[in-house]
Amino acid sequence: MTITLWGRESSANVQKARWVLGELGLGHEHIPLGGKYGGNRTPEYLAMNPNGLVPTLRDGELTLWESHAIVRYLAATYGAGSLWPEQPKLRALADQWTDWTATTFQPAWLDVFWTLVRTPEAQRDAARIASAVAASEKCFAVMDGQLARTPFLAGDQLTYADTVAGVAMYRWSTMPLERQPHPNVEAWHERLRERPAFRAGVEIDYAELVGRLSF
Ligand SMILES: N[C@@H](CCC(=O)N[C@@H](CS)C(=O)NCC(=O)O)C(=O)O
Repeated sequence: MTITLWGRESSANVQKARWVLGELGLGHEHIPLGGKYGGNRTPEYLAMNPNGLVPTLRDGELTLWESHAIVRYLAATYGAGSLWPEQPKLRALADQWTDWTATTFQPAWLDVFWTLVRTPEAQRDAARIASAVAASEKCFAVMDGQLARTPFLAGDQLTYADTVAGVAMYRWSTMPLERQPHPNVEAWHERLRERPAFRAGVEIDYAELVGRLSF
């Protein structure tokens, strides 16, 4: 079975899949696409992913889009007992954090990234940035409370929930802004940084995205 992943390495949503593929040691072909590479509006690509967005994953007969669906699929298929907790209660907690990331945390931190980093300096709106930072800080406080009790979001082990939330950390910690201290989040970030697959998949320079609203 051959796994193929399409998507530019500078995309946070692609980074989730790349980190999980690396974490599980899954050999695959990576095809950079979208952004500066283009290729995401061709009929062939739209037939796989009608949104024209990245990432898209193919594993044998299965073609899949939506980064969280991809991460859950890889964890369920290849990461039982590690990234995929086998106990339903632990998996429910991983889903809780994964869905919260999709609906609450990622929209907040990506809003900071778009208003502060991707918006050209002359067009930046300080009030909008401040409000996005405040919304993100609330999320970090929620995570900090959990990470005071457990080393990872869903308990004692790294799960897919840490991967979808954890891709935020490289950008959050390097964006030019004043951050409130969240010691348990910072300790968790250090634990993620110990993992080679995190460093290889997530710590990707984003210079090509600075001041660029076009993709
Ligand atoms: N909800 C989707 C969002 C996908 C998405 O917005 N992808 C962005 C990159 S992060 C994209 O494809 N942008 C167009 C491009 O890169 O050309 C997911 O989680 O996979």
